[in-house]
Amino acid sequence: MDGSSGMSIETPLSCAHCGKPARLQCPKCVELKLPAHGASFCTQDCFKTSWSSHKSVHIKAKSDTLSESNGWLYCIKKGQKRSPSLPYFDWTGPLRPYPISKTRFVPDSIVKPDWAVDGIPKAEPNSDLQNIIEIKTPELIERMREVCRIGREVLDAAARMIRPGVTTDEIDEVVHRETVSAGGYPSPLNYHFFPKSCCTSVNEVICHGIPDARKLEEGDIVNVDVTVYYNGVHGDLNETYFVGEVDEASKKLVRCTYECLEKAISIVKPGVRFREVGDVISRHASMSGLSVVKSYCGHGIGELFHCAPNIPHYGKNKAVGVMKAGQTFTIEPMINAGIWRDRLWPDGWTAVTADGKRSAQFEHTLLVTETGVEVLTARLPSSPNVYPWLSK
Ligand code: EYL
Ligand code: CO
Ligand code: CO
Repeated sequence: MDGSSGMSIETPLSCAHCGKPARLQCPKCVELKLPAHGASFCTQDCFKTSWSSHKSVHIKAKSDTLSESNGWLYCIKKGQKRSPSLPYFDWTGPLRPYPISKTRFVPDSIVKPDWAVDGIPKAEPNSDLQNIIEIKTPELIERMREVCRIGREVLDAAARMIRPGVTTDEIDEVVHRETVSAGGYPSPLNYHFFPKSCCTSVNEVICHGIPDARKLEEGDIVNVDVTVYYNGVHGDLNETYFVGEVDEASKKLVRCTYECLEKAISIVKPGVRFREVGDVISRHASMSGLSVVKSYCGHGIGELFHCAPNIPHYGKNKAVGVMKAGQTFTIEPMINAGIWRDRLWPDGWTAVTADGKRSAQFEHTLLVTETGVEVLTARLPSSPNVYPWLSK
């Protein structure tokens, strides 16, 4: 410690605000023994400017050491607060949140996206890529192929664990371990403070469910959504799985959702309008008496987790733009057994159906080619056989 200023002197770190060489470390981070990386600044001015976002790392570190429940606490609001009790809420269905485990560790050797330290994406909101749809270079496309193949292998590892009695936290543990052992970073971890390495969405949860201590039960359906960051790019995919034997209505819901994604992919080629994706999905869903979620959309992906284009899954939408060879984006329809409307749990993330009926989702990362489409996150010969309609 430097006694006069209360700030310790460190050497080759860069300022968490402006990137210039840093020599001051946040005194609160020193007190809490937090890593200097992401907590160092070049000047008091940069420290002050960063304070409103930087202070979240202190709140998080405190809740991580709140060990009355051995680390397991409920997630209350946007990942920053943890509580030993469940808040009051007008729950829409039978599912309830369970406590979540402590933050998982990512080794220093893993290259991380810019939100990994303080929960705030910096390049993403300011980028030109929110307005223009990038045409990827062949070199970038090759990196996308690689990260998407890693994402697929991680999701397949999660799929092999699905059975009654397994907690969604145990699924997250495997997603985290497999991602890191492939040299990747699990993109959801600390993205806007999201507390876990993947999303697990059970029954009436539409998307962004937080892995927790709840054990999967016979008859549940569960979506696992994986995004991997590797070699500077993201690959994003998800699937919905059956837990043991499920009822006929759930089988129909999951199969129809799978088909909605397949039909949407089948129209992808240069010249097609992004708004046509929603028409194809909504036609197939309504044919089966199912509804399409409107609040969450497919998105451009690459060096950024989320960028242009925005791709609604519902019919008669106003999405702008036309597909061109070299673009990469996701399509990720969420289909409900009842009404399309969604609500948010008090944790600030978990989106559930307003009527408490079940919801399913499938997601792929796609590349538009000269002649059509390449499914970058496609199933592999090694992928587990979990869908009866795919095996003959
Ligand atoms: C984290 C951050 C609010 C994901 C996707 C994880 C959730 C809710 C803030 C989109 C947005 C995954 O594209 C996605 N999945 O396919 N946020 C996401 N989070 C999160
Ligand atoms: Co996803
Ligand atoms: Co996505």
